[in-house]
Amino acid sequence: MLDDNLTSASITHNLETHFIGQRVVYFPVLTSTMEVAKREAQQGAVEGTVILADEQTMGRGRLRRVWLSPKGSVALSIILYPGVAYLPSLIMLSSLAVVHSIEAVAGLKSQIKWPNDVLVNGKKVCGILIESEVRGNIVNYAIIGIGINVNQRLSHFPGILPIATSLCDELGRDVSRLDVIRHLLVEIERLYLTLPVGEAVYEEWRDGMVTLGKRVRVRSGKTRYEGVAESVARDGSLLLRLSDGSLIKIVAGDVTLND
Ligand code: BT5
Repeated sequence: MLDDNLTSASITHNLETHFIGQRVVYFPVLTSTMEVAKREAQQGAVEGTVILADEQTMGRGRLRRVWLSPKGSVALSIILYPGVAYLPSLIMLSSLAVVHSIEAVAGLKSQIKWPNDVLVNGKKVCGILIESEVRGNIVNYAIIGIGINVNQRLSHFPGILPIATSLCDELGRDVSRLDVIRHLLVEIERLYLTLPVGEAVYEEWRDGMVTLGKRVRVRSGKTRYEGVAESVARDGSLLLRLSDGSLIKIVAGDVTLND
């Protein structure tokens, strides 16, 4: 495996951001970066603080699902204090930043699958989790959690092998995690700072979505739908055209492409 020992200093050194990643708290092993980030945020950590782990023992996805993040993967959480209006944009800009970074560092094209996956060649290479604490109109904090399969071989993880891939599995060689992380932090900040000045993040996220125009099955809570994924709304929800012609809005769920 590529010798890319991560340290706080190797990430912050000359990092071209104003605040995201200017403080990095690194752990060789952690249960979940989300837990530490939450604690840090509740204690008022400086905006842009990054919690990074080489390996998570209890990495988590949505709905308490497990996120496998062994050595070789990237697992980090970023603490932000956005205005409430920007909350729906966090998943959008994070997904775009991952796509841009994978292209820049690994030269691979990736695609966004609603709501929070990034795929390479149809398989999940990255999952994103946004957690926030909001009281009324005040966001106490928001945390962006990003897991990217970089240098782990998925053949060691047969449970997810059919649906998952890693950058090194795709390329047949290792990729510098340091480059991926540094690129990602710069890109997240760049996109975050564009939020007040327009809709570019939403539009690029919507237009790059692999799910759109496809016949899909959607599971949302206990309900299942089938239809054509027509668009994604400004608030991040999926607009699904059912066979009776009606259009429904799905705020959270899992999508399976029908073929
Ligand atoms: C996600 O959830 O995809 C969000 C994953 C977020 C992980 C990051 S890592 C840093 C931070 N700290 C954390 O503890 N979490 C965040 P979801 O859409 O619910 O997908 C979870 C599903 O993806 C699982 O049920 C598996 O099927 C699959 N899965 C688990 N590990 C995977 C992996 N390494 N690669 C691809 N798929 C995986």
